[in-house]
Amino acid sequence: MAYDLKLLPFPPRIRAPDFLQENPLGTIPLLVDGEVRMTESAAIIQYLATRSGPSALSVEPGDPAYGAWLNGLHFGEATLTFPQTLVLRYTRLEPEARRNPQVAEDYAKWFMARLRGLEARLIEGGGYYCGGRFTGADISVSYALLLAETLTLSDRFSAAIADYWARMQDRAGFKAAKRAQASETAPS
Ligand SMILES: N[C@@H](CCC(=O)N[C@@H](CS)C(=O)NCC(=O)O)C(=O)O
Repeated sequence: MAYDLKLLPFPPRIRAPDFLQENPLGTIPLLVDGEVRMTESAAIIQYLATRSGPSALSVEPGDPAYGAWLNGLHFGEATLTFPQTLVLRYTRLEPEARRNPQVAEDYAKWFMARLRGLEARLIEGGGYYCGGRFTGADISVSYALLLAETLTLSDRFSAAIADYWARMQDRAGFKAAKRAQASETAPS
């Protein structure tokens, strides 16, 4: 699908206050598709994967992998990135005096422990989150692995997670998305 990517300075709530007119929450991402406005990453993936009918990224009701697919969409955002946000906040976003290595390490460990759920899925899902093929569930989960890399947690990945993450980054779609991001310059 054609799209127009706009990067914002972070956090937009403070550094791009006009964005609050678009999204009163001030959070990213925001997807605008005609009259449709969406601010939940997992729902955005589901929407894009099914908006025009079944696609290669969706798993449909009736497919044995349907439940696992929905689970994977939400697992990435609700279970994996949650502990990472504490690491991000207490290592980088807070002013120096309020940073807290103990909180950051506790939640880093919590995140790493939760990756065991992904390892189990990769065995069950034939090297992908579900169904033996790449779907939107892998996009959701891979975002958490990308954030882990930014937070320098990826050097703690097990061999199975490291292999999965390498395969996800090697996909043409991932590379195209990174190129699109790099060609946009976020206003500072
Ligand atoms: N549940 C939302 C979370 C959105 C969210 O909290 N985004 C963060 C960045 S990952 C944000 O924009 N924070 C800035 C703020 O809260 O001002 C999703 O699934 O995308």
